[in-house]
Amino acid sequence: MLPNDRPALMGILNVTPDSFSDGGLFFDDRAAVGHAETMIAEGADLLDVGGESTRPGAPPVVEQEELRRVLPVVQALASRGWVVSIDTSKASVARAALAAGASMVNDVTAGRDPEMAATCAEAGATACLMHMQGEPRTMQQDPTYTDVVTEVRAFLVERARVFEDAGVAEVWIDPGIGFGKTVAHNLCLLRHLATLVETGYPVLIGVSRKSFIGRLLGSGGASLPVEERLEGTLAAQAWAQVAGCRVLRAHDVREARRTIEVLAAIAKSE
Ligand code: HH2
Repeated sequence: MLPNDRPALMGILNVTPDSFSDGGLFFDDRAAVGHAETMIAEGADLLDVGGESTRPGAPPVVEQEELRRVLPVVQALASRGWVVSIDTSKASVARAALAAGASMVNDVTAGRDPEMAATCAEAGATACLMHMQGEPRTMQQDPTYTDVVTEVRAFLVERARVFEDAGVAEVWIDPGIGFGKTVAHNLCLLRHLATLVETGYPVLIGVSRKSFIGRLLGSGGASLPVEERLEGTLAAQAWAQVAGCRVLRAHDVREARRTIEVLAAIAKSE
């Protein structure tokens, strides 16, 4: 499923009223499908549909509401032949989305729902497992690690084995940039991405418009606003590509794809 000469590009489709950078924009089904079409035209290889924001402080969404948000969109995208990932931590939502045509599950809790691994295995779905310290409501309050890279790697390898033992054939791992991490933790994980790439699992990176970029580029104590984080996003994605990441999760698909293509051409030249 993944290209060999460049990272795959996962376009973000948040069917939520409260996502940190595009909340409310694609909350109705027609707007969501229209945005998906644009992202495919701009070069997305797959689309990640989410119905629950994971931004710091976000309130949880109940199952029925999450299903109501994502299912019609998953169905519409899959029926057009596009590759769909469901961004959920609920096995029940994953199961319904896989039945509606999704082919992978992006679980930011790496299977805290004890039925998630079996759900992916039964459907023959790929699982993307992400590291998060704590939970979205409180994760940014005081994230603490002794050695962030070693701890994140050990956690991801352990979770990947659990999913493989349950029968999941393809597992991707993701250090979870911004999920229970300070700016320094995020930078350290990016600096040492090779440590994750070396595990042999495809590595997915989600840096798009994230707050560490705002903090790095802001001035006078203020964070750079979300709509001004494109250059910082592309820089971090380029770093991840050169470090060997196989999937980039992005809001700004056209810009991300153009960056990917230039880097891939350089990497391929003799
Ligand atoms: N980041 C977000 C959501 N899901 N999944 C993975 N695997 N990796 C990530 O880094 C990741 C993710 C947060 O971004 P976004 O979806 O734009 O925001 P929100 O959670 O507020 O909807």
